[in-house]
Amino acid sequence: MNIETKPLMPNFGMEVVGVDLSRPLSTDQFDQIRRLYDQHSLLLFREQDLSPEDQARISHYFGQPKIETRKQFNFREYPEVSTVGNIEDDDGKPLAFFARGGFGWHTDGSAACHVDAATLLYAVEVPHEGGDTLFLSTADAWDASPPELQDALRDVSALASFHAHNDPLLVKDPESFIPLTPLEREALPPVWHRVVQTHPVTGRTVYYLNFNPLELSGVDFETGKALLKQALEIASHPDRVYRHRWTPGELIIWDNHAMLHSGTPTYMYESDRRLMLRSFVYTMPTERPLPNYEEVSKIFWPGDNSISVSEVFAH
Ligand SMILES: O=C(O)CCC(=O)C(=O)O
Ligand SMILES: [Fe+2]
Repeated sequence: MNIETKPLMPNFGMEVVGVDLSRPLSTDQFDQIRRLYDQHSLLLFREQDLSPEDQARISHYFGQPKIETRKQFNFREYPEVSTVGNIEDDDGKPLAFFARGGFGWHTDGSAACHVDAATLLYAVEVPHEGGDTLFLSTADAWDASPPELQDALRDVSALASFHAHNDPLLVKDPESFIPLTPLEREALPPVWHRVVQTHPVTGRTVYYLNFNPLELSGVDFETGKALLKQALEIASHPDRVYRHRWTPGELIIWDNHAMLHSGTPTYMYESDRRLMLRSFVYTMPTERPLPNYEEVSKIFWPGDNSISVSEVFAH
C-alpha cells in the first residue's frame, strides 16, 4: 500500500490518501497509520465506503473501544459504534444523537480518567449546508499562550463531571436522548484532570480543557474559570481552527489528548438530514484506567430500545 499524505493545517491534521479502510489492514499498514495519527493528531480519509461493521473493526486496530453512554444510539450488532445526526424513524423516534442545543468546544471522554482516546467520525449523509466540525490543536494553543497564562494554569486541576456537561443538553432538548438511570449515573463519577499535561507520544505540552468543572484546585474558582476562558480564546483563534466541511464517505480520526473539537448544528435539521457513525477508542495503556471497565461497559451495552443497523439504514 502506497500511503500518501497531504497536510490540512500547518501544525496538525493530515489527509491520508491511498487506503481502502473497508479492507482489513496489515500490521505494517496499520503501523504507518498509527504513526501518522500520533504525530499529526487528526487524520482524514476520503472516499471510503464503510459499514458499522467496518467502523468497529477499524476502531479495534486503535485500541479498546468504549461503549458510549447514550446507549439508545449504540448499535445492537456493533455496540462500539453509535450514531450522531438527526434521522428519525417513521414515528419520529430519534435514530441518532443530535445536540440541538449545540456542542461547543470540548474533548470527548474528558469526564473519565483515561485521557488517551481517539474519536472516529464517519459521514454517511450530510446536510446541504452546515453540520461542519471544527478542530484545534491544544498543543498549538499552549505554544501560543503568553508565559503569564502558562504559569497561572500550570498547577491547576479541574474536577470534570459527565453530568455537568450532559444534563443541560437534556434540559435544552428533552427529546434528544433517554435520561440516564441512577445506576448509569453512578457509573460516571467526577474525575480530576490537570489542565496542563504532557502528551505521552509527542512530548508536547497540551491543554486538557473541560469547560464545566465542578471544582478547580490550585486556583480560586472564578479566577480559574477566567483563565480557562482566556486559554480557549487563544486556542480558538480563527487562524488555528480547522473547519471540516463533510462529504459522505469521509472518516476523521482525532486524538482527544491533543485536540478540541466542536460540532456546528446550524443546518436546517427539520428538512436536511445528517447521519454520522461514531466510535471512541482508548489508544494507550494508562496509569489511571477506568474503574471497572468491564462493569461500566455492561451497564451501557445496547438494550432493547437501542438502534439496529437495518433500522438506521432503512430511514
Ligand atoms: O457531529 C459533530 O460534528 C461532532 C460531534 C461530536 O462532538 C462527537 O461526535 O464527539
Ligand atoms: Fe465530541
